Amino acid sequence: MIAFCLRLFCGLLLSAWLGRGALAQTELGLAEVHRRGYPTELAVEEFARLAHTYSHGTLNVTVFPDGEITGNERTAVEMVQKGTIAFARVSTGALGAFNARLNVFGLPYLFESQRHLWRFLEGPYGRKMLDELASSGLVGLCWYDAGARSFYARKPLKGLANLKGLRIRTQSNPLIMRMVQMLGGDPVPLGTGQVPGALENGSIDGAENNAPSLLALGHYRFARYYLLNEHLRLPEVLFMSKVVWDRMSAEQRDAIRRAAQESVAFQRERWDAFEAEALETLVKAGVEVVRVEDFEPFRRAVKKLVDEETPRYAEALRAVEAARRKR
Ligand code: BDP
Repeated sequence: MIAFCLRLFCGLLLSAWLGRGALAQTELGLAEVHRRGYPTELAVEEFARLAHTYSHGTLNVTVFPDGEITGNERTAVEMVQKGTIAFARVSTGALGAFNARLNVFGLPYLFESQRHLWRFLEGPYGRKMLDELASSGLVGLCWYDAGARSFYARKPLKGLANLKGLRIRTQSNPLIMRMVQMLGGDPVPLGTGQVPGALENGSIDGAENNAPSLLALGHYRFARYYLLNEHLRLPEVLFMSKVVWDRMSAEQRDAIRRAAQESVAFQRERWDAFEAEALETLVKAGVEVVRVEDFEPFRRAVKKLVDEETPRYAEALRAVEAARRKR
């Protein structure tokens, strides 16, 4: 608790310091919702280390894990927009509520695999999406992997029919909430930190996420059934406050971009290793994992939503197709 208060105090100081213009050393905070040691958390630590090196020691980035400064990701984005904290790493599910272009990732079953997703992210449209975050007061730095998301619940899940009537926690994103509805569930938007309590007291029946989050966020202690239906592949984004970016020197901006770029391979390696390990750990811990062999019933259930939404994302969807063809 003392450590927490100290960090909170430091976090507030950071914003005050930022207001003082160019300093020999600039202290910058980075908000991360995951605990220490989670693959994206390790990646942002690596980013911080590289940014320090490449800026010749003029940038000190402090990572605040566990959502301890910002709470949920929605608040993290708002704080970065204002420049209260310099960086955040959040899911595109959360960021889509601020930048509609990113909601293309909220279209279920859009990518056939992570490789397909990464060909898209690394193509010109992926870069354009990061650049376009400027219209939301953010500087998009890089993408990170977060695998595919699937449903888990306190009650047995064997197929689509079991989702009927379940109160399912979602990210705060209208498109994702509608998707859950079309799959038969009743969406309840909550921050990740509120999920264990809500599962325990039964105010929600389940949620949806990748295996690493199900494990690391502790939701598996209450939700013992995991249905691998892989409805969404939501990449994650590291971004910076435009307000803070505008105060950086050209050398510091180069250092930040280079550090972010180099942290991607680091994150993806750790993600792949942890994802496989997380599923095994969940099984060992007694979670009943059911692999869906045929996604077709799920696809059919969300077809109307996808058809309605498709016209909004014509350019993005062309890029998704182009990435699919490149085998
Ligand atoms: C996890 C993401 C995290 C999100 C969380 C969520 O890594 O950034 O906060 O999902 O569902 O997979 O909110």
